[in-house]
Amino acid sequence: MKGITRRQSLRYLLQGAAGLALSSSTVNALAAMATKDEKSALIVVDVQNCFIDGGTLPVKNGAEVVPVINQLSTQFLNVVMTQDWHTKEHASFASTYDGKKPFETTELSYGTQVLWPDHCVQGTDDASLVAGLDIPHAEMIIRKGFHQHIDSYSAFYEADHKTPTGLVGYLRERGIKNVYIVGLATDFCVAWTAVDAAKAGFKTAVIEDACRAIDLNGSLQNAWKMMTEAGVKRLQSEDIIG
Ligand code: VGL
Ligand code: ZN
Repeated sequence: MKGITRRQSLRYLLQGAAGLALSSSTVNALAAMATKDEKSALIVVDVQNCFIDGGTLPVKNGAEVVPVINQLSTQFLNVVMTQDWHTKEHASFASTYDGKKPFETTELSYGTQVLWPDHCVQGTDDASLVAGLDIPHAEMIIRKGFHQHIDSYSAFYEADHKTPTGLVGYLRERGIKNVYIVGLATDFCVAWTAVDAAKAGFKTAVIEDACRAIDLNGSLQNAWKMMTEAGVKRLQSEDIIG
């Protein structure tokens, strides 16, 4: 299905089957129905104060995802949210190391770690979900990055690629088969979450315009390459909402 959107592919499929042209509103309605089922979940990654203007690690135009995600969330019966949730002097903070500055790297036991400004410290306002996020039916909030010596971009496995957060088990027990991922930042927590979701066997899509990126040294391009190779679908919110 390379090069065509899910909505287009649905249209081709349905036109072929029915032998007639469908109006785009019919197709949109079908695309929306595809997500409003018990087997699909929206995962809202790290839409927290720290990642928008005024926060400690602001992502460019990060707050723009909020209305898009609010609208998308109405199309899902199941919504899970994540929070980056670090200890003070966390292993991912530049300030934890002598002579290190934010956005440099260091070698940790599990590999290369990008060092960040202090951000999303447990219990602070900086770590709170953005106030404008309006998803009252979200059923689960999973916190990650709370081990002092291990970072966790992914909502599924920490940066050692071994320590589980419990989210695979939660989704499997709930019978979820399809996950749609949105939030901040495209090239770190969204991408790592998407790759792990696909590896765990969920049908996985990232909704691109409901994400914003940090884009550090080509990280955004690398992230899409990683996600594509893992079989993650790249959707736009109009594929879901119409
Ligand atoms: C994130 C850098 C550090 C993210 C979290 O949510 O993408 N990025 N911690
Ligand atoms: Zn973090």
